[in-house]
Amino acid sequence: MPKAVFYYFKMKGLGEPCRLLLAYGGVDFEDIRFERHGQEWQDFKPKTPFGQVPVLEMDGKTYAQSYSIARFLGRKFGLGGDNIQEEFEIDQIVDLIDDLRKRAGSVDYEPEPDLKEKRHAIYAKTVYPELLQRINDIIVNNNGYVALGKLTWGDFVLAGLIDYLKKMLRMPDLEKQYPAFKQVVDKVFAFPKVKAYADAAPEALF
Ligand SMILES: N[C@@H](CCC(=O)N[C@@H](CS)C(=O)NCC(=O)O)C(=O)O
Repeated sequence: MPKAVFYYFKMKGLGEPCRLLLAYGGVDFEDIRFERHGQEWQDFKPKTPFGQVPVLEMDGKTYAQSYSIARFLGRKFGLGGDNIQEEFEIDQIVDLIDDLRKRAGSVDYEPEPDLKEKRHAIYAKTVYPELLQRINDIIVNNNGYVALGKLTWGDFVLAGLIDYLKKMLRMPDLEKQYPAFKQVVDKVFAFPKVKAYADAAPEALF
């Protein structure tokens, strides 16, 4: 069987949840990491479904959109819900985590330095604490998982995004302030195949 190929940039970001799921599923994948502003990415971009990465090629098919790929891999490896209600419960918490990611990411993308700092200060006072506390409480109520009181692909989304969130929220001690996050991350990285992938992966801070 031809190897799967996963394409993203030289960072964790939106690619890492999928990489962790591929590792969990024991998929032998080629981990292509483009330079964000390099020619290789420019050459590859028109070949992607939507001009973006992450992209996964597996079993002769091409998959795009990070959460769609994560959901697909999760279901494939038995980490989806048992019915549509359960699927919904995973989706809604993943969307909530993504609300946080998008808000924090929008600050980083702000080109005007004063505006960037202003926006960060406002979000750090209002938006982030509420979302972080909500997610933390949800994890506590779900036995240390993001949904359904059991391991799902949603846990891989949070574990994969954690370093990106810490960087964008400017909260290196995020797990100290919101300890339930650490429970999810620890559970995901306790899987030997996930740990082996993470130990061998090229260094990427977030
Ligand atoms: N909704 C998409 C967003 C993908 C996305 O924004 N990818 C960025 C990197 S994080 C990208 O490919 N940017 C390069 C470009 O647009 O040229 C997903 O979740 O996969």
